[in-house]
Order: sequence, then structure tokens, then C-alpha cells
Amino acid sequence: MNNPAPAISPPAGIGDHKPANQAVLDWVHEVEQLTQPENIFWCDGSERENDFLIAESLKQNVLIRLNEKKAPRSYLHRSNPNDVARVEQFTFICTPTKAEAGPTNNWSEPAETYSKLQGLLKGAMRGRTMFVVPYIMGPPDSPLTKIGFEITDSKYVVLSMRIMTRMGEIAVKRLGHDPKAEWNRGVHSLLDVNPERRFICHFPQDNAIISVGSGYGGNVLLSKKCLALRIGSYLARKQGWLAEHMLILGVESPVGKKHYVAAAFPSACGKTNFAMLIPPKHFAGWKVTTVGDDIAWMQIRDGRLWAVNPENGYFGVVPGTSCKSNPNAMKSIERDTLYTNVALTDDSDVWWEGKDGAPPKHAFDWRGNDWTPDSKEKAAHPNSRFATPMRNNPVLDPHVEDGNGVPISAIIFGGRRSDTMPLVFQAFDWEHGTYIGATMASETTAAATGAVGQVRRDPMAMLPFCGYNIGDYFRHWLETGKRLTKPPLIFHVNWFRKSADGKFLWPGFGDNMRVLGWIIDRCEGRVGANESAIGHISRLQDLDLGELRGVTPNQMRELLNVNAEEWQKEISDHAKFFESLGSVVPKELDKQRENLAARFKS
Ligand code: GTP
Ligand code: SPV
Ligand code: MN
Repeated sequence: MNNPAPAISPPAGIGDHKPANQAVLDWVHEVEQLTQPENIFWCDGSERENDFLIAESLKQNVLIRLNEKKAPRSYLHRSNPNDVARVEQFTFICTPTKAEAGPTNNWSEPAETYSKLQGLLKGAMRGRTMFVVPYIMGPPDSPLTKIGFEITDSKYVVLSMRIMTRMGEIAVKRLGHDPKAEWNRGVHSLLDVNPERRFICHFPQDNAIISVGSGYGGNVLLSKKCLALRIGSYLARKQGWLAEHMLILGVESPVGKKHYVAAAFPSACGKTNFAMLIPPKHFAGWKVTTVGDDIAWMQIRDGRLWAVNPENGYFGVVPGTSCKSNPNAMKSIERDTLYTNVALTDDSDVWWEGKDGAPPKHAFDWRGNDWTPDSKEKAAHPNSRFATPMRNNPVLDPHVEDGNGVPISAIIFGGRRSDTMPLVFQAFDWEHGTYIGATMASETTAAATGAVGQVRRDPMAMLPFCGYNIGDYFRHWLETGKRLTKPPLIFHVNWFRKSADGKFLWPGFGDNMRVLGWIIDRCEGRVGANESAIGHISRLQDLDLGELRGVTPNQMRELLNVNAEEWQKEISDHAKFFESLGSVVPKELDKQRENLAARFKS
């Protein structure tokens, strides 16, 4: 379990890779004075270091070794059962004023917060090893690439960071000697893994993050949500680019024409699956490749948006992953994978709800308790995850390391909506697209603690990840649009609409290619659309449904239907949402809502 484990003593040559930069040394010294670890382990990201840390983690039961034949070089980690997902209620943006954090963030005054956290961190690493993890976010030769250092007392965090980021020597070299160089300071301590002492705090002005009391995912892999999105979005506005919760995929037609698409779906709403999609047989010759599965950093060049994936691995939802739903993910996690909170079979393989084949007759559930198919509890936690290097992905896009990024032809928004939202529609223009993103909603999922299945507004899938005032974020989107001479087209999709009897109307997964195909046709100007009040909607005859099984014409009509009554409620929910944000929403977006309402009347 990811409860604190005692200090480890590495042999000479491991853990002693001290960087030369004085600013880093001073900061580490300061944190050492405060937390008083037994020793300091300076990570270099080498194979040898990784082997040593895995061996120590196995000894200390931080990891469980899996069957070498069935899951080569893969391990299982069990987190504390009180610590299984992001904690939005304990996540804070600590800007000098509350207004800078805005109406959607928890705000906490920086000086007070530093002092509270210092109190919690005082002596917190006694008897433990303090790891210093250097890493970069972004391809090595991208102008957007950022350097971070994470201090942590969790080996699981170190091992995960090595998968999820470009970690070690590469960051130390890039930073060099300049004590004024820009880099992110991240401090993480498990403390006693107690939800009452769990705080994820961001100090955008200081480019600093402090996370205490958790050992799980986005709470503690400070590169990901904390740096790449919350601090990242703050820097992006200042520096004129975009940091978004978006997958990036490439889609190539049979004649070899390639487009790149970025898509923002909230947590556990299908980004990883969409990014690795395998087109159905009917789409022979089409190919989808993955640039990223969770985060896109985008900048403007030649009037277009160009995107890079700042990450180096995937931290993906496990339940539901199978050779049927996502064969490329299954191949990616065949080896070199760090699993968290899945079930363990009697032959030391991993299992989860939705995996191919029959469930095992006996297994140990994610907590380590006996489990059989008759058990009431789930074998794998609904937010159980895999961390796997992106190199394992058989459809990794060849341009993933390209520092210039890939040119984005379309941006897609989408969420889990059982009603109202049709399968796909297109915004009239950038400003309307910004409105569609800003008013997006989705049912909550197990990716964050709290109720599951409740519809909430989640602008651009960034509600939990925007590191500054959401009104300024909307403004930044509008301003970005003005700078684009060839803006991507903007779409909204919904894979999750349900029939009256509560079943998904759309088969999803690989069949989402049919929707992607229409989107590409629109980008190429090859196909028309129905002009509706909410945007350009796909006509039934323009969606390639060849060989699609199990969807009746009636279901298709339902999927594409715009129900005026549902939309009256939707529009009034948009208004309520904007009202709840106070006066920060740009007036252009209020105007968009008025136009939308008016189109329904005309
Ligand atoms: P995060 O890693 O939390 O950001 O999640 P994500 O957006 O990458 O979602 P992911 O692709 O991991 O999918 C989350 C859940 O949605 C999984 O259980 C999937 O099986 C399910 N899912 C993904 N795509 C579809 C789809 O097209 N249709 C349906 N019905 N379910 C889907
Ligand atoms: C998400 O919740 O959007 C994730 C998982 O990608 S976590 O890294 O835990 O935030
Ligand atoms: Mn995510």
C-alpha cells in the first residue's frame, strides 16, 4: 500500500546524481531542513536506478510482482483505500487575490497556505528517503517544453514519473547552471495519507506546487494536472498559447491525406479510447494514430494551431479496457506497466471488470481481499489505472517527438450526456465553438472523489484544471481565435446518449470513426449538413454507417435529434451556469446564448 515506507540506502552510483544548478540545490536543502528526511536520493532516470527502486519497492510491499510471462516487467500497486482519485474539494489555487483564482476554483491565500503546509511538512519525512525527480514536459526541442523538479517521499511516485514524463538526466542537462532559469518547484509528501491532511496547492505566480496527504494519480504526479494543466494554463495565458485537457490524434485517409484533431472530454469520458481508435473494417485504409491521450499544449504558428503532447506515457482508466473496446491500449499495457488498484489473480496476473474472457473463479480485489464472481464488491476499483510508456502504443504517431507539434484541423468537445446532445454537430465559427466549449456539461465519473453520474457544467473539460479565473480563460479562447487565420473547425460529440430504456444508443469505441470521418469530410469541405439552431448537424445520409450493426434507423434519428424542449432547459442551464460565475463571463458569450435562443424561435 502507498503508506509511508522506511528509508532505503542505495549503493554508490545510484541516487547520488546531484544537479549543479545552485537554485535547485538551495531549494532541496530548504525542503530537507523542513521535512528532515533520513537521506536524499537524486534521481537520474537510468535503467539501473529504476531496477533498484523496483527491487526496494517489492521488498517494502509498495509493489507486487506480476507473472513475468503474462505481464512482463509489470507491477501492481495498491493505494490506501481512502485515497483512490483526485480530490477536487482539497485542490487550491493560491493566487494573491481570490478574483485571480476565479469563481470555479477553491482559493486560499498564499502566505497563509505556505505557512499551513510548512506546519504539516515539518519533520514529515523523518525516517524516510526524500527523492528528487527532475523531469521535462514536452518534446525536447519544443519551445513550449517546461522543466520541473518534484520532491517526493513515495517510490511509487518516482516510478510513475519515470513512465509519465521524460525524467532524469535530460532535465538536469536542459536546466544547466543558470540559477535564474525557469523551472517548476513541486513538493510532495504522503504525510500519513489522511484525507484530513490532504491538500493539493498551486502557486501560479511562484511556479510552485505543494501536495500533501495523498499518494494517488493526479494528486501527486505533479507533472500532469498540476503543472501541465493548472500552472500550464496560467502560463499559457500569460505567454499566448493554450494548455488544454485534450487528446491529440492523427487520422489518415486511404489516399494518404492526414489531419490532426484535438478533443476535450472530461475525466473518464473517452479520451484515451478515442486517441487509440481502430477504425471498423468498413473503413479499410483509414488509420488513426496517437499523439497524446490527455493533455495538449497548443501554440499559434502561420495562423494555425499546432499541438504537442507534454507527456511521455499514459495514465489510463483500466475498467472497460479490452481487446474489443481498445485493442491498442491492451497491447500498450501488455508489458512495462504499473497498475494501480486492479485485481490480482491466483497466478499473479491482473484482472478488471470488462477485461476479455470469463472472470477468474478467485482473485484478490483492489484492496487485497478475497474476491469471487459472486462478490458484491468490484474486483478492480472503478478508477483503477495503468501507467504505461507511450512507446508501447502500436499506433504512436511518428510526429510525437516533433518540437513544432502537429497542425490541428479540428477541435472536438464532448461529455457524457444521456439526453439533449446529439451524436455530433459543428459550431458556426470559433466564437460559437468557444461558447459550446464554455457551456459543455458531463456526468461526473469515478476519476474524482464525490458523487458519480451527476450532470455538471465542465467548460472545455477544464473545470478542475483551469489554474486561473475562468472568465479570463474564456476571454483567452476568444482572443486566440482572433489571432488564427486558419482556425480549426470546432465540433461537439456525445457517445453517451441513451434511449428511454436507459441503454446507450451509439456503440462507440471503433465506431466513433464514423463520426470522425464526417468531421474530416467537413474539414475537407466535402460534405453538407443540416443547418439547425445549435449548429451544423450531420445529415443521416452523410454519416458512413456501412456494416454498422445493432443501430436501427430510429435509433440513428434519435441520436441526431435536436429536441426543442430539452434545449429550452439546456439554454436555461447555460444561463444559470454563467450567472453562477458572476460578472466574469465575456459579453460575447452571453450574446451567443441569446443568438442560440433566438434561432430556436425563428
Ligand atoms: P481520464 O484518463 O480520466 O482523463 O479518462 P479518459 O477521458 O481518457 O477516458 P477513457 O478513454 O479512459 O474512458 C473512460 C471510460 O469510458 C472507460 O470505461 C471506457 O470504456 C468508456 N468509454 C470510452 N469511450 C467510449 C465510447 O465511445 N462509448 C462508451 N459507451 N464508453 C466509452
Ligand atoms: C483525469 O482525471 O483527468 C486523469 C486522471 O487523467 S488523474 O491523473 O488522476 O487526474
Ligand atoms: Mn485526464
